[in-house]
Amino acid sequence: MTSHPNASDERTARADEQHDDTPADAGDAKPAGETDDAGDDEPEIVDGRTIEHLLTDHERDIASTAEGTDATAAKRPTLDLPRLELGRRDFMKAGAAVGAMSGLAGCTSILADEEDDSGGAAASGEHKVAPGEHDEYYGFLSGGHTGEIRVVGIPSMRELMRIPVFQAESARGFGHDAKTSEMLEEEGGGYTWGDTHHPRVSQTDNDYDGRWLFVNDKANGRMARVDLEYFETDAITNVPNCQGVHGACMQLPDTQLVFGVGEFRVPMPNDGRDVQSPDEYGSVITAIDPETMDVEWQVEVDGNMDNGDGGKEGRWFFATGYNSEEGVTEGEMARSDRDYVKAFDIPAIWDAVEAGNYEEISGVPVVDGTMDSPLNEGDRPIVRYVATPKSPHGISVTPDGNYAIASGKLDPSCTVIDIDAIAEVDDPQESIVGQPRIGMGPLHTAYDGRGHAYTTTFIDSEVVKWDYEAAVEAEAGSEEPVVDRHDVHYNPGHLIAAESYTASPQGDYLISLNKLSKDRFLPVGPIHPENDQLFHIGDDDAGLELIKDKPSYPEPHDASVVHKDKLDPAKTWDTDDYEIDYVAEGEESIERVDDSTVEIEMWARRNEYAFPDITLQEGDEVHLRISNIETTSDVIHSIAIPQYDINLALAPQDTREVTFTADKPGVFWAYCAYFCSALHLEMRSRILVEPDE
Ligand code: CUK
Ligand code: CUA
Repeated sequence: MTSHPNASDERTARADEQHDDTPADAGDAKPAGETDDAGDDEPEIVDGRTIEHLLTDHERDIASTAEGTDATAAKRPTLDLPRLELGRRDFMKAGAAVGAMSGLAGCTSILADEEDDSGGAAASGEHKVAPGEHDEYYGFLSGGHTGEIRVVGIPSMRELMRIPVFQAESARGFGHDAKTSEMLEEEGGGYTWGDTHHPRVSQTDNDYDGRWLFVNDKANGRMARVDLEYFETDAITNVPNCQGVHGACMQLPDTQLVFGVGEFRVPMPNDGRDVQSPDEYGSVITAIDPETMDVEWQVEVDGNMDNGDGGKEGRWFFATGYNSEEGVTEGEMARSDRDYVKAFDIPAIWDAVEAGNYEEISGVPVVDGTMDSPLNEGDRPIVRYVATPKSPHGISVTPDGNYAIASGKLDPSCTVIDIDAIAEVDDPQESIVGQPRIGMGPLHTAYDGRGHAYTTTFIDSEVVKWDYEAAVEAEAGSEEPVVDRHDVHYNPGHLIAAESYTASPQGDYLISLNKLSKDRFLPVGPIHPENDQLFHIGDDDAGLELIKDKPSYPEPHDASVVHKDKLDPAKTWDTDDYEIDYVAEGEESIERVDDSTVEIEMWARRNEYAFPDITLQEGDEVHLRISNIETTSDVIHSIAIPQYDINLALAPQDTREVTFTADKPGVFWAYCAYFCSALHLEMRSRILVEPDE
């Protein structure tokens, strides 16, 4: 392995900025000894080396591969192979049989990719979706700091649609018409972007009900709801008292509440008080009513939070966290060797709210769930703090509802928490019933419904399949529960199995959302795509079978995979489903309501607008309402008036509104931007703005 010092430094800096919740930031940034000095305990030794050493190696490893991405190197089909060796610190230790199997499976797939773009030997006909055929599943992938949701068909991995959530987007006219632009401006707080991480689809009786998808905005502390009838964002809640809503999940079985997990600690309210007093900063989880999207309550806790998941029986909700030190620098956040999984007792929190045991901050009830809170004394504490190894990252509840499994991130283990035991034990520690050793950098865990957990290891670049009941039986630190491991390319964050978040996962497909694609695709400049890899996991004898690599635009974090039979998307709009009036043929009008206000009601159809000309006076305030009167699905129109920055997309039977001031005199062609028919280019109307005298 060679190391280019500059590349290494740069890569480390970029890794730090790029993804705050990866283990990368614990790498080169501080001398390895610092933990020694500052912490109470010795740093953990893995294979004779400290975690810091391994993280540093990992950074160097990435840098050296980056260095090799010249034209010749990129063509070499076996460029991955050195990486296999480098990443295989645990390879020999994992057991020869399992190791050899995963190694071979990985190589076969890599080589086969050269000949067959749909994947390796595992990509047999049964996982193919021929042109014109439909997929079995919808995958809803978050779009990271694009602020959107992507809809992908599985197993084809074809991208079917994008749903803008926190950002204006012109193809769908989102944020351009009155309704969606007001939502972004007002409820959404007027930010121009967001950072979606955790899309979760609503459930009834622990199964997908096809109503809504909820997603967080890690950037600006918001939660949004997507209507899955229209695949359109229909509500945004700007959450007070926190910066950054990271984890997102629901109270199950029936989506009684939606939770947003606050990450960054800030003064509450963040209005200029306590700026210099980090001790006074706080971090909250937020419970939101899924129907109204109003904040019901918040619970303040000690330390940062990170990811979250709800139990299956409605009582518990779990959040991982880091920075129990409540530091503000990376060094300060690494002083202790413990962090916590917080178990929130939802009915106990409701009791506290109803009893008035809260402080109202920024208009919402904030319940004190910090360790020293009086509400955490007695036999029904509202939050139980389960200590785990440093910085647990992902957490997910097993389909049977028995365990919450937290992934170690900076520790090679996952922590298995017995959910029923939480209420029984005196010391929350006693609810930890398993701690299998998974590999380096475990981040997220998904389930197949057959008793297996699948955990991504960011540093080892693997998906590790293990048996969680076996982990309960095994000694802490044992690798025995591991039944298979498969290389991924490279550095996976989340992974998701079909319907993994429900009580009955489908158990056939799994996607590993890999942060780095390195040399897997044609080079496209210095910002690389990420790599979403599809595995078939339905055959336990065959193990994990890599089927497909899909480059993806930065950067999906999490996903939900829903069987197609559980959604029923609309083919055209139902005019009862929006508040404004549809403009039918014959109802068109241009009305001057006063000296400077004009109301236009019009329609669009192949290949014309209701009016070939619209005459306005300079300075008019114009209210334009327009319906697409087509009833045929897939005949979409739009109206663009570019010089006035107007762009409304109109699905069949949809009606949109916009208001603008005609402050530029001249002739402006309004045109249809959706290619709707042979006479699409002729579909236009003249906007004549006569100059003010
Ligand atoms: S996080 Cu990014 S890979 Cu926001 Cu769920 Cu772990
Ligand atoms: Cu209507 Cu193009």
